[in-house]
Amino acid sequence: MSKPIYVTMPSLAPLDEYMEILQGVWERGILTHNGPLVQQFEKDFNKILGIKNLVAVSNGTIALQMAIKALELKGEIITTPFTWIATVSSIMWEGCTPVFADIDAETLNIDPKQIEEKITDKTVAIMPVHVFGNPCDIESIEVIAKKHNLKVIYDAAHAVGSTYKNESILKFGDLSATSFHATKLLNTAEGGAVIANNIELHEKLKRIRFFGHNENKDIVEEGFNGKMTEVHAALGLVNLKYYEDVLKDRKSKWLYYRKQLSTINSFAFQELKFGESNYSYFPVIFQSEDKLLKAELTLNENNIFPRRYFYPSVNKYDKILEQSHLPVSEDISRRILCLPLYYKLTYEEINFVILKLTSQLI
Ligand code: T4K
Repeated sequence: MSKPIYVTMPSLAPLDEYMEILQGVWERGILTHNGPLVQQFEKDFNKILGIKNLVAVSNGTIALQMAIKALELKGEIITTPFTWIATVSSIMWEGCTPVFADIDAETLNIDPKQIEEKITDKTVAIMPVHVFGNPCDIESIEVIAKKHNLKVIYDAAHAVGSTYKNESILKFGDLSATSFHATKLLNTAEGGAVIANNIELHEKLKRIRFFGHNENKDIVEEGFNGKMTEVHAALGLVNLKYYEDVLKDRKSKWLYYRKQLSTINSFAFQELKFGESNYSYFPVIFQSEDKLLKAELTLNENNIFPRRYFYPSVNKYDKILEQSHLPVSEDISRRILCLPLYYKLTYEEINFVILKLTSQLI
C-alpha cells in the first residue's frame, strides 16, 4: 500500500537550521518570558508581512481570547457558525455570548447582510473568520461596525499570507488573531498571535500575555499566561525563511486542483471574491452528503485522509450551545471536504487523489 496522504503536514525548515538556533537557547538558558527569539520572531514576522503591533502567543485560541479581553467586551458577539469550535469557545470563555449569522454560500464567510439582522442592543462586536484563508468582505463589515459602533476582531487563524487591497489581511479590524499551529501555513508547532491596530492595544496585549504585569512587574490589569516559548519562536524563525516558498507552492497546487476538478460537474468550490487567499486549504463541495461519504470512503481505502472541515456547523454542538438554525452553514458543512494540500505533497500524489476522487463518481 502507498504511504498515507493526510489532509496536511507541517512545513518544516531543515532540522540542522533548527538545531543551530536551539544551540543559542541552550547557551542562554532563557526558555520563556519574552526572550530574544520571541522578540526576533515578532520583528521578522512584522517585516515580512508589512505589519506592526504583533504579539506572539502560545496558540490561536488564546490569541482570540486575548483580543476579546483587550477590548474589554461584555455582551453578544456576532460570528460565523462555519468555523472551528475555537472561534466560539473563545467568546464563551471570555464571558460573552456568541450569536450566529449565516454564511455566504459561495465565499463560505459570514454574510454581511445576515450580520445586520442579528444586531441587538447587547451586541458589542463582530468576529468574522477568513475561512480557509479566503478574505472576508471587509469593506461591508467595516460599514456595519461603524454604523452600529461595534468592534471587529478577525479570526485570521487560517489566513497568514492572505491579503486585502494588497496589504496583509492581519492589518484589518480592531484586532486580528492568527494561529501558528502545526497544520497552518506557517507553524511554530503550537502558537499564535494577536495583531492590534494601535500601539496602546499592542502594549495592553503584551501585559495581558504576561499575567497583567507591567515592566516593573506590578499587576496592572487582568491578565493570564499567553506566552510563546523560545523553543516555539525558534521554530517559527527558521520556518519564516521558507514562508514565501510555501506560500507560492500552495497557490500552484491549489490552482492545479481547481483546474483539474473544474472540468467535472460534480463539485462546487469556495469562491474567492475579496482579496487574495493564501490558498492554505482545498475544499470541495459535493452535491450531497451521501456523495461526500462515498468519496471519503474510497479515498480512505486508498490511504488518503481528507478532512471534513468544518463539520458539523458549530451551532449544532447542542451540548454547549443553544440550538439555532443556520441553513446555509448547516448545508455546506454536510457537503464539504478538504483535500490534501501541503508543501511536501507531490503532483504525483495530487494526481492520485484526483484519480481516486473522480473514479468513484461513475
Ligand atoms: N480559529 C479557527 C478558524 C481555527 O481553525 C482554529 C484552529 C483556531 C481558531 C484555533 O487555533 P489554535 O488554538 O489551534 O492555534 C486542526 C488544528 O488543531 C487547529 O489548529 C485548526 N484550527 C483546525 C482547523 O485543525 P485537527 O484536529 O484537524 O488536527 P489533526 O491532529 O487531525 O491533524 C490533521 C492532519 O495534520 C493529520 O491527519 C496529520 C497532520 N498533522 C497534524 C499534526 C497536529 C501532522 O502531520 N503533524 C502534526 O503535528 O485540528
